[in-house]
Amino acid sequence: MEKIILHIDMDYFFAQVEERENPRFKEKPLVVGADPKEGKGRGVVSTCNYLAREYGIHSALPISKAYELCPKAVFLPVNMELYQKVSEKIMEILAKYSKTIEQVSIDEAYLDISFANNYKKAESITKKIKKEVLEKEKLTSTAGIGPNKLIAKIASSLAKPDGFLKVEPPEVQKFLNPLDIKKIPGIGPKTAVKLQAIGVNKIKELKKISKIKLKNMFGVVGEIIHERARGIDEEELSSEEIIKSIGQEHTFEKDTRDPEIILDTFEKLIEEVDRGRASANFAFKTITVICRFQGFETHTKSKTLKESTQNLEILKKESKKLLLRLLLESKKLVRLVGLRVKIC
Ligand code: TTP
Ligand code: MG
Ligand code: MG
Repeated sequence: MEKIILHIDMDYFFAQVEERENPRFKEKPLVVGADPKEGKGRGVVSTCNYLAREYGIHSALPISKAYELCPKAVFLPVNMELYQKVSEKIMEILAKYSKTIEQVSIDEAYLDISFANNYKKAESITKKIKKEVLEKEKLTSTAGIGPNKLIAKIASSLAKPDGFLKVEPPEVQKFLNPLDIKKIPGIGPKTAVKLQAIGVNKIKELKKISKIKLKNMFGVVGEIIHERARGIDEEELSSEEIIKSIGQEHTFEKDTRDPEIILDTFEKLIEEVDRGRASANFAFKTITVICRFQGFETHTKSKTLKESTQNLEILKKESKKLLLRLLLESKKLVRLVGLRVKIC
């Protein structure tokens, strides 16, 4: 049986939920994220509605920058509990349509709908799902279908918002060729810059670069990029969500170099991360500490242990060593500290 994969992602999710709760926000630029404090706020934008996007606001932008771009926007704090509840309801709807479903984030999932047998039927299933989500949850979403996860995901990203796009196997190459290389998952800003430097901007240009050359430039990732440029992706859906890492970070109210403030905050972070780790019941092997200095300069240091552990004392000892090494690297004031533990 030919594989048909559906990818569905909610439109401007946190902000759309807020609009649903408060329809008067619909006509205004709406930003969900940290408190802007009239331009002095220190966190980032979680997401914003499409009106706010017209001002250049987007996820992960410093909230102070968002305020600068559009001070008259409505700024709301993140109500995670609400979005989590809505997400669960959406996932319940999706789960009715296929036994094989992989949730990839709070607002996004892949469904294997190969049982549809053909793209016409797959399209009608997709439209039914979108309609049910809209009727029951009053939220729009965008979906893509294709022969694998890669194509389905790129298709949905191109159809946003409230859209649908299907890419059947014979159309895959024609579909990919004109797209920007950054559309390929795995080609982030850094990889893109290196490729652009050798004149590669579109996927059709990327296809001209040999596998060996890509491997020399990017290692194993290069080989994956070579396949993805051709629309090849054999990854199966992993139905069970496997938690691979847990982390927390903290932005200080004021940039600081006060050892007491930094260490107290870090101690709390360690305990929070350990609680998360314990409730997910996993052992970690790699510890990463993040330190963002004044001016958004971000440094990280990691340590991979010889074997995995669940020991809080080891986490405390090793992460503090990493933090101290980071603090020695720069004399600048510290804006944020973060800690992450990984399974491998
Ligand atoms: P996305 O699906 O990436 O974005 P979105 O749903 O807001 O907008 P789009 O229409 O482009 O899909 O992320 C889902 C939610 O995850 C988003 O609503 C807020 C949250 N999020 C963050 O908190 N920080 C981030 O940097 C990103 C990308 C998302
Ligand atoms: Mg989304
Ligand atoms: Mg998403």
